[in-house]
Amino acid sequence: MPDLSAFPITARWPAKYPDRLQLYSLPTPNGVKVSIMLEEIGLPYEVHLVDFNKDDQKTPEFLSLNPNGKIPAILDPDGPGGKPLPLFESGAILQYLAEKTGKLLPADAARRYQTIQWVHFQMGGIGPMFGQVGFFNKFAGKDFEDKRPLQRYVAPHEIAHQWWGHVIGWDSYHDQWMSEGFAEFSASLYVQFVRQGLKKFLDFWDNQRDLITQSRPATGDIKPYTIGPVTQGYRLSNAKTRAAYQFLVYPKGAYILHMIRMMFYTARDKDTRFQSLMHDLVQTHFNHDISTEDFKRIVEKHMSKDMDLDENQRLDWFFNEWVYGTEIPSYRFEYQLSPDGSAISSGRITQSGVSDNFKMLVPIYVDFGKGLARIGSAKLIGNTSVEINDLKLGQPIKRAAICAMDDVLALSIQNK
Ligand SMILES: N[C@@H](CCC(=O)N[C@@H](CS)C(=O)NCC(=O)O)C(=O)O
Repeated sequence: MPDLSAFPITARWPAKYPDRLQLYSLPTPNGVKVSIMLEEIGLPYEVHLVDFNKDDQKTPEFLSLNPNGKIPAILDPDGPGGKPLPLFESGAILQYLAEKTGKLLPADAARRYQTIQWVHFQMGGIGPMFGQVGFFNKFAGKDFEDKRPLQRYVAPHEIAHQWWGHVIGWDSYHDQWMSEGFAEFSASLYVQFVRQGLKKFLDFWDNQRDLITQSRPATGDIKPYTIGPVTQGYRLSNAKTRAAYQFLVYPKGAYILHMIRMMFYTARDKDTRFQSLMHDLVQTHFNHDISTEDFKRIVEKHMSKDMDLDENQRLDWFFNEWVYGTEIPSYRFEYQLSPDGSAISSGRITQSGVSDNFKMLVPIYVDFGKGLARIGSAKLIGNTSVEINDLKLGQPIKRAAICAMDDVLALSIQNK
């Protein structure tokens, strides 16, 4: 029977079964990592509750095991060389248990390091960030008058990488735009649903557009979108174009998914169809690296008839322009209302700055008095205009606009 009495922690939390691994913990996100691992590997253990309400974690007995005063911590009576081993830091404990039992960590060196890289990613990136999110949103930090730390630490982009980057990886550097872009897109959902307010949402997309379209010293004074397509990945950056990768892949990758979301949006179903598409993507490719074409196939599977501009059940038009291409159009919308305001008596939507075959669906919105609502979209091909004649709206409107949700990436959108 091992003697653990030399460890002061056993004075406060005596071991009933000193031959079993002693776990000092609480069911918090870090705490449960070790419990889950112990259950998975089937190693017998004895658990001791470290009660935060009593500040147990700051007692001299606990600090003798973890001077950092945080759970989880363990004391393994049967450590290396048969000697007891005290250990803290959940990542170190997970790795120790995996090596001790030969479970959940591949023997093959390359695969072992690939596994360890995700442990470090969680420990160094996700864990601390989640901790700050919790503190500033849910606990004492939410009452802080200065809201800057809250905004700083929310970092929805980093958190979203657990899905876009981890659950769904990227096949090659050509496909990394999805990981960065989708994570950045997720930040827009955070702005829409957590921070709330249409203005903040539109400001978010205006800012993304500026990153893509404006030249600045960080991109060698070159407009990022002119350098290459998002599929060029990190090769967008070189001595001349400097940080072009960050200034293009993140915001344009996000914009591409935003445009897809908006094309799938309907007043009746809202985001349901887009959500089904994203669920399908995750289910089909769970824990795999995907290529741009894998993603395209899933979008095509869910696309509606009005998106099928080439009438072939394919989205080559969209992907060739926005994903594999570098063009960005400009739009102008002029219109006149009928005297009672219940019809657009004449109007014109113009697309410019593109090649002859550049196609896009341009959404049209009207405001019946409760904010802008989408009533349809115009199909534009090349540098052309579509005319609107006597479009009856049923009741008077306050105004009409195109791309009111920043739903098309454009160099400029003029609503007259
Ligand atoms: N990096 C450490 C973090 C541990 C940690 O933050 N534990 C929290 C609970 S999830 C804690 O003990 N908080 C109590 C305190 O800070 O007083 C690990 O992964 O073990």
